[in-house]
Amino acid sequence: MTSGVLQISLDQPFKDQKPGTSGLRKSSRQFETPHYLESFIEAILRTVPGIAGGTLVVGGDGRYGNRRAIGVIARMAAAHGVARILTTTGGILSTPAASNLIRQHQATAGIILSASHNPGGPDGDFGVKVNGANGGPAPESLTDAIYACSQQLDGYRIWGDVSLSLDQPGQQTIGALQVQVIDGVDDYIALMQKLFDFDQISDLLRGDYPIAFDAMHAVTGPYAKRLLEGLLGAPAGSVRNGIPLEDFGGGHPDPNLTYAHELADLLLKGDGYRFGAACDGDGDRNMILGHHCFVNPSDSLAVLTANASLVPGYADGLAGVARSMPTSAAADVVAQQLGLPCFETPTGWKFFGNLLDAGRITLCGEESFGTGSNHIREKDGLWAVLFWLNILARRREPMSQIMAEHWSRFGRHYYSRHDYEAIASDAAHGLYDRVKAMQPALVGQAFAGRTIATADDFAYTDPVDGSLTSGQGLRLLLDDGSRVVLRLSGTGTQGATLRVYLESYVPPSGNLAQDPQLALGSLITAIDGLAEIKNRTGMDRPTVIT
Ligand code: VG1
Ligand code: CO
Repeated sequence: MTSGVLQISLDQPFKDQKPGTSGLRKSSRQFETPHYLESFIEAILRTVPGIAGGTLVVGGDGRYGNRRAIGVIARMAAAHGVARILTTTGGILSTPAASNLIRQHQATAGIILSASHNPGGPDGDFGVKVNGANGGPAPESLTDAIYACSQQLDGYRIWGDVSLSLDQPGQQTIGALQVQVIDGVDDYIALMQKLFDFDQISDLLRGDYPIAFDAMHAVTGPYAKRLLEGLLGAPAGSVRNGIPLEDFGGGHPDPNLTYAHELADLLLKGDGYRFGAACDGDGDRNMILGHHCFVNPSDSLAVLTANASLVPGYADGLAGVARSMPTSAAADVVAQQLGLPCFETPTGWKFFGNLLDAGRITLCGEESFGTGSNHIREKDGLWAVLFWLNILARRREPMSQIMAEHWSRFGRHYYSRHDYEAIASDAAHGLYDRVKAMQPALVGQAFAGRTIATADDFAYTDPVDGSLTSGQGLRLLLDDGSRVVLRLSGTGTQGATLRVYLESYVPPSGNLAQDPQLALGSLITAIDGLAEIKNRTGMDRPTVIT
C-alpha cells in the first residue's frame, strides 16, 4: 500500500467536463474511464475558493459508483489540504439533506454524487454536483471556472490507496484530513420538525387516512421511513420501494406519471389511498397525488403559497415567491392577490439561490416537480410532501376539493410539458435553431386561433448581483396570455431532449374542469405545425407527457 500524496499525470485533459443544468452528468461507463472522475474532482478542488483548510460535505443518492467516488474524493481532498470531510453512513445523502448539512456545519462546499432522476447502475448514469457554502448549487461563474480548469489539466494529486469505512458513524484520518461519518438522516429530520406541525400530521395519518409514498428504490427511503412510518405513525408499508439500490431496481427514478405509473395508478384509478407521493433519485423532486387527483407541480407551488399561513414554519408570512420561466404563472396570480413580490428565473435551482440569500423570496418552484423554500438552498421532495400533509391535516378536505377551490378563487392555468427524449442531436438543434431564426417574423402572426404578441429567447438579469443569463428558452407569448415554450434539456446524456411547455389561463368564471390535453389541444397542434416537431424528431408522440 502506498501512502502519501501521489502526483498522477494525464496524457491529455478531458474536454467533455462541462457541467449542465445541475452538475456534470455522464454515463457510469464514462465515469469509469481511468482518471475521468479524478480529473473533474481535481478541477473542483483547484477552483472552489477556500477549500484548503476547509470542510467538505460529501455524499450521494446511493447509485452505482457512489462509494467509489466518496473514496476518491476523500483521498484527493487529503492531497489538497482539505481539513475535514463530512460524509454519511453508506454514503447515503439526499440532495436537500446535503444542502442542510453544508449550512448546519458551515462547510466550505459540498460534492453531491447523483444523476438525479436519470437511471443508475453500470449501464445507467452518474453525476457530480458542486454546492457552495450557502448550501446551493454552484453559480455559473464557478461551474464555468471548474470547466475551464478541467480543459487544461495535466495531472492530479491523490493520496495513495486507503480504504475508508462508511458502514457506521465514526472518525477516520487520511494524512491530516479528518473524515467524519455521521448519520445522514438526523439533521434533516430535526429541520423538518422545526417547520411542520408533526402532531397535526400524525393525527391525520393515525386516523383512517391511508397514504402511499414511493421512494423508487432511491435515496428518500430511509428518510421517508423515519419520518412517515416512524415519527408520524403512518402504517408500516406506507413507504414503498424504500431500500436504496445501486440501480434503483432497474427503474427510472423520475417521479412523474410515466415513470412512477404504479403509484399513479394506485391513486388515480384505485380507491385505497387518500394521498400519494414520490421523489426522485436524489430526493429533491416530488410528485403529489390525491384520490383521483394529480397535482400539477406548477399548481402545487401556487397552492403552497396560498396556504402557507397554515404551516408553522411559514405562518409569519412570505417575503416573495419565484418560479422558473417554463413553470406556469399559477403562483404569480396568487402572489399578486396576496401582494407578494414574484420572480421569474431561468431553469435550474441555482438561480433561486441569490433571491433566497437576499431574503427576497421564501418559496420557489419549477414545473419539473421541484418545490422548495428558504430552509435550504435546494429543492426538497420530502419537504413538499410534509407541506402538503400539513395543509391536508389542517383543512381536512379531499385534495380534489382543495384544487377545485383554488381554481375557483384564482382561475386555472392549464399546463402540460411534452418531452421528446433521446432524439438525434442534429435534429433537435436544427428544429430549435430554425424556430429561433423565425421568431422575429412571428410577432403579429395567427397561432392556435390567437395572435403571437411576443416571440423571444428568454434572458434573465439577476436582481441581486446583476449577472445576465441568456439563451434560456424560446417563448411564444400569445395575446390572450397563453404561451408555448421550447427548450433543450441540459441534463440528458443520450442525444438531445426537446421540451415543449404549453400553458393557457382560464379565469374563475371559465371552464375549470377540462382535461389539460384537451384544453391545450389547439396549442399542441399549432406548435407541431410551426416547429415541425413530429416530422423533424421522427416521433409520433412525446416520450413523457406531464
Ligand atoms: C431538468 C428540469 C429542471 C431541473 C433540472 C435538475 O433540467 O427541467 O427544471 O432544475 O432538471 O433537476 P433540464 O435542463 O433537463 O430541463 V434534478 O432533480 O436533476 O437536480
Ligand atoms: Co433530482
